[in-house]
Amino acid sequence: AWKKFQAKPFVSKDDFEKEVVRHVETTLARSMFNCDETAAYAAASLAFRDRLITEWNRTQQRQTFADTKRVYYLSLEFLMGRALDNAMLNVGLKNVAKEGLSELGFRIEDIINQEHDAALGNGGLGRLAACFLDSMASLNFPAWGYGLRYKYGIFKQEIVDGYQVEVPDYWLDFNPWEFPRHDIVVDVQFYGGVRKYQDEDGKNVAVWEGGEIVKATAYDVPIPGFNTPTTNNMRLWSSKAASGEFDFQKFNSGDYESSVADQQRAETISAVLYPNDNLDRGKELRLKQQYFWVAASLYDIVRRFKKSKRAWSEFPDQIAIQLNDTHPTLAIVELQRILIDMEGLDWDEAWTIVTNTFGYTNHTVLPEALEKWSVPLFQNLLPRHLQIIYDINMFFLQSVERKFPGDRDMLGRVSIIEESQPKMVRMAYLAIVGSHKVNGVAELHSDLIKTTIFRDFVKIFGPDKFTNVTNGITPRRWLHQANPRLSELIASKTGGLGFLKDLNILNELEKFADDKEFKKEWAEIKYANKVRLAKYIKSSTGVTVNPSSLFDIQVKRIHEYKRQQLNIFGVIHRYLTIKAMTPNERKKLTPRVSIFGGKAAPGYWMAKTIIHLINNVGAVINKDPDVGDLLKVIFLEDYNVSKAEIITPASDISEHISTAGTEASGTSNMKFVLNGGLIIGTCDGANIEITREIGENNIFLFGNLAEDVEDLRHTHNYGSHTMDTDLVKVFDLIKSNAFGDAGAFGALTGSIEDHGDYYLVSDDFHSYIETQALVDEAYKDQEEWITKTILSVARMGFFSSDRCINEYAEMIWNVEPLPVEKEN
Ligand code: 26Y
Repeated sequence: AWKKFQAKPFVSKDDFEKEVVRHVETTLARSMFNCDETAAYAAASLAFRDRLITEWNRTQQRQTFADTKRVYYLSLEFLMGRALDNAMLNVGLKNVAKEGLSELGFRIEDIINQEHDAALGNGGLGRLAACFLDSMASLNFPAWGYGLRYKYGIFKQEIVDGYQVEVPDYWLDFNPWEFPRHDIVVDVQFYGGVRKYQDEDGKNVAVWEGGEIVKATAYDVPIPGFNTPTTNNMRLWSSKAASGEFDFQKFNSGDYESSVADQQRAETISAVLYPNDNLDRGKELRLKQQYFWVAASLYDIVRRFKKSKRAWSEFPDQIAIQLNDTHPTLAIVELQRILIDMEGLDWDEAWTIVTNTFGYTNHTVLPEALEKWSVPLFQNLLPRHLQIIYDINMFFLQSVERKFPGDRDMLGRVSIIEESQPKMVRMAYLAIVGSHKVNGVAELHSDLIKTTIFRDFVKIFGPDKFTNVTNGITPRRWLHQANPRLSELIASKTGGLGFLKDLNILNELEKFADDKEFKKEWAEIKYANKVRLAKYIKSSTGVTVNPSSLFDIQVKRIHEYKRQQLNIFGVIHRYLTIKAMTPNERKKLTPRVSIFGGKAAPGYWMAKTIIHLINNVGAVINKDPDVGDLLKVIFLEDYNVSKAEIITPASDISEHISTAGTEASGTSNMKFVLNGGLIIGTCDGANIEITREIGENNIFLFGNLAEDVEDLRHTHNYGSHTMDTDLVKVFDLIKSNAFGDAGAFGALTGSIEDHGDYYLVSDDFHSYIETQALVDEAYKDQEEWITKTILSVARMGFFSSDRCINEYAEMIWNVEPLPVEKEN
């Protein structure tokens, strides 16, 4: 009977407006007479949210009813960006909203810009998780994301006098996209001790008791698929103190302050995202975050499984859990604990279930990014888990001993416990031992982990346990949303928006690579995107840049291995070159705008020094009359997902210049090429596969190869490190205080001249400069350049995160999509 009362989701402009007005006047309790852009954003979001909820409920019912295998993607980071634009496009009603808003007196862009980014991540790893959620929903996979609901996301970056300043990102003031589930609350235990005894049957029992309880409350965020009713769920946990008798006792005995302090201590767990990217600091609060999130998520997953009344042995047929890096590795231990301590399974039976359930994705080979936790810290916080880890390690080492009898060195090397002072738990090793598949994120990277950091494990488990899934990006956000005009042009030539679901359709563009009319439109769109960025640069930095210049962009987290220092030294070299030229020589130059953006981890001094140098160099060059439009240097403050949507479509060339072998994949390289920009890069990460796909004539590669890096570093350390002569001139200029007090940059130049140049900046400098000169030359031939960009876009189909998710589904998860008839 209730069915006839169910709300019908709006489809028409009028119905959309009706919903907006209703939300303004009732949900927001405001009058349409003073409906500003904030209120219009809120109401439009609520209107779309209502629509998503309907499909979301249906999807969850459909998936529960179908009772097929589900995927759970565990990630401490989800770098989602904005939701409204994405929701409008995925539901296919952006035009309806645009017209409706316009009738109400608003421009849709202004409304979209009201939204605060959901910035619950640092960089590539977090953004990959967001692209995966989009792909899993768009491909109709029954899949949930599990994460933490941080009160503060990645900090906001301000540049003050050339220095980075961090400002907290409190983003939850108004967030219409989340639903608190006050009925879904999980108790999570910390500290305490373990009591062991034998029961009547002589079975060993372990009870983890005492300590403290923190409550995890679920907050759900709907994840709409593109052009499908499937709307998946992202569940984020928020921490609160358990308001048990304990607190009341304190409260009643007048100890109000300490009861509030308990509350605050518990809330601290989900308070803030750690702002380190590829750098492990081993802080206790971080381990607490990891266990809190993992325990709540597994409790939720196990509870859902138990409702199905299946045998435990069927757990891995119903559930695949993917570990986004080692951050959720405790899930392996927690599931084993649930099965043996709570559900009474035998160790071996439980361990088979555990290993068949988990897959582990590695995102880095950098030693400083590999997580290790001190054993004493573990012992105190999670005493039962430490025991289980020791048992896992014992059984594992026994199996190694059987396979390689007498190889004590091997045992020491692969032990999950590092015999250091203090002892450490090696989380990557635990993740490998507890998963059935381990994957890297690009071919070179997957090869490197097999031959370097995990080579012993390949010998132990065989090569089939290790695989590659090259990263991808969602073409919905990174083409259709970020570059609507390009998307429209492609649609007009390929028969509609089908390419957004099957990116290989882009191939059809090859036949337009020499089409005059098409090339003209293509170039106009690039120019318009550059004008848009130039306006943004003007409004945010005050610097005027000429949109006809070559836009050269490097935006990503600031890190020595990503080598923004190589880029800025190259800029200084260009400056020296310009200064030495006659006015006539200068006329032949290709004018360039060098654009940087990215955050440094707050405690990473060298990265902050690089930001400082870029800003100081910009301040000098941008006002030098000898230079004028020939060179501008811009540092864009607070790079984030929504800014990437403006920056990416505006590049002519972008830089992906990590020391070979250090960048696992990179994903912005894919975004830039997909938007009609060429790239300059090293033979690293996904650059190699991009080259294979688009052809080596369409990319500017330079520098030493990964296989030579180790030898080069070795040579440096034995004293035969000769500096590149052009780089010496650059350093001389810096040291002459041309960019402010050179003392500020001593650590940076010193790391290259005097301390072994670990990232091979000097070794690659010459090759970099020469290749940049080739870029200048190539850009002069605009016809040829445009053809290259069209061909590149046409060949980027492989880098859709849809391809990537299908590979995970087939090779790692063994799950099928749950197709839906389209209802609207
Ligand atoms: C241990 C902890 C502090 C930590 C926190 C964040 C360690 C690593 C990270 C983040 C790593 C990350 O973003 N890695 C990037 O993952 C991308 C997606 O796979 C890759 O494209 C990129 O090359 C890699 O650096």
